[in-house]
Amino acid sequence: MSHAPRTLLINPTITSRGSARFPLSLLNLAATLDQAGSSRIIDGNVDRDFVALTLQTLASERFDAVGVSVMGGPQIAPSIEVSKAIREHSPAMPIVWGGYFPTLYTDTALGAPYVDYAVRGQGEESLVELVAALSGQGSGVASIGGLSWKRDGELVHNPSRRFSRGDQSLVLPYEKLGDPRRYLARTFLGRRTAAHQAALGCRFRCTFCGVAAMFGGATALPTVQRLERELSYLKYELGADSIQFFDHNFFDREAEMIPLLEVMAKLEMPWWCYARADALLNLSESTWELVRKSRLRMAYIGAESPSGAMLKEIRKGTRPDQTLQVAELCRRHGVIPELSFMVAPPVNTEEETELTFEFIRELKQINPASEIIVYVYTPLPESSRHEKDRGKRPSTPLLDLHGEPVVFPATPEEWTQQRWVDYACHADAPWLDDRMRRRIRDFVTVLRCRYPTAQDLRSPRWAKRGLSAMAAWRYRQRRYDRPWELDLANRLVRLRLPQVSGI
Ligand code: B12
Ligand code: SF4
Repeated sequence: MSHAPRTLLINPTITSRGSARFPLSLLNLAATLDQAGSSRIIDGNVDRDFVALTLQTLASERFDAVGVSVMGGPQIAPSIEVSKAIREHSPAMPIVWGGYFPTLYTDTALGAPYVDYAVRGQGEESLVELVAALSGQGSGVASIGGLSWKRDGELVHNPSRRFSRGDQSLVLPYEKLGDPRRYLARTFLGRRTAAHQAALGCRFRCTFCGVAAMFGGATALPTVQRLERELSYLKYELGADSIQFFDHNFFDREAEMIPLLEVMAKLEMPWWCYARADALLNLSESTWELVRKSRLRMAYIGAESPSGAMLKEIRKGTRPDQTLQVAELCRRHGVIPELSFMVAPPVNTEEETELTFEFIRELKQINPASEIIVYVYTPLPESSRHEKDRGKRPSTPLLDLHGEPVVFPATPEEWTQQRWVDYACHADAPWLDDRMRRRIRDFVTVLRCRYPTAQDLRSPRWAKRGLSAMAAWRYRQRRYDRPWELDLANRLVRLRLPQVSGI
């Protein structure tokens, strides 16, 4: 007999204690599921004992399916743990994995005995149709777009869904998180910063980026009404005083951005977002005036490389001179550019890395307030690119330190090995030797001591000044090697690194 479907949604622990942000993926899924059924959210970033809580919840309430949100890197181990526990205690419960990991590595995720379904890409419609099918309504699973499943042990991939621009009338059910105010965090933006997503997707298709693999070059901005309604709720109902936009890429074409910036100028909440150098350079002076009024404090810009050839190879679509120009432009307008770089590519590893260090120095001269993030270049395997891009301009084959082809993990368990977690976190790659790792670490140590991040609220000002003075000679003379005295001082002060998680 059919009944209104009920789904348990789980966000396995990924952040450190006390730094949970709204689990936006689950809030969006819950909002859609609740239109024809109901759902409950367990957030492992808040309920640290989320595996036990999941088992208790399944034992005391009826559900038709459990959906687990899985991002590559440190979230895989807790995702495996909770899925295995569910399989053991409720063997008949369908387990669905969704998010970046199953989208990019579908066969790897679905091959696991504790994953029954993998949803690729945006999950709202596929999950609603899947739980309807599982609760005896709707058509069978074979017709659900974006779904991968198992038929007699064989993996079946239904056709993908088209990009969905999102339901503009959707209201996120924050109340499902208990008191949503506990997700507001003290950051350099304000005392109560909220995480929010306004625009979906990104119109670019950089070969290394998970967003391109998820959206295949599609993007959609929110309507003015939706943005105003959502930000007003965060400001007036929850008391948020600043916003961190988890959009894939916030700034789009100028004409379409103006009405959105007007909303933000009206609400006057300091904000942080992802942006591209070219988009910011294309804004007119009057739009920059609006940006200033809207109180944009920091923009995370993927600078990636100082090499035009590498930027072409990864299809970034921006040039190194634009990175330099945007640093200057941001300085003039009082916005801190948070520029991320990918060093140590598999070819010309050392040369590209040293060039990047020099380029970072040039940027620091143009705009000393620029925040710099140094990642190791860890491209996605060819198989995980968006189906529209697969096989097109294949990237250079990846070889390890011994010249052997890099073989990516074939199971979620293998992805939990430290070297693969590091790969997913852009912290290490199989073609790096210890000397190169050390060189990168030493440069980053000297740089972050010389220029402590504005996002570090914990270290006292005197400590930051002291470290900066200690690091000055090394930075000036490019003596990055073995900065033992900075390591020692750092152990006492524990300076933070600027990073995506932010703030
Ligand atoms: C917030 C965030 C985080 C948060 C955690 C979020 C959480 N789960 O609590 C933090 C800061 C901890 C984090 C960490 C990392 N992140 Co992160 N993160 C993001 C960010 C900015 C937003 C994600 C988000 O909330 N989006 C909004 C929601 C609505 O979209 P969504 O999550 O994609 O969900 C949709 C679908 O994926 C799907 N879906 C998701 N879950 C589920 C579950 C089910 C059951 C179903 C059916 C569907 C489904 O449906 C949803 C609605 O359409 C994205 C970039 C972006 N803008 O998306 C990067 C991103 C997801 N992160 C990424 C990465 C790599 C990381 C790291 C592993 C590494 C790094 N250096 O950043 C680190 C780990 C660092 C560490 N050492 O701990 C990559 C993933 C790409 C990839 N190659 O796998 C992204 C895309 C950034 C990027 N451009 O590279 N991250
Ligand atoms: S512009 Fe940024 S978000 Fe868009 S595909 Fe490139 S790296 Fe990813």
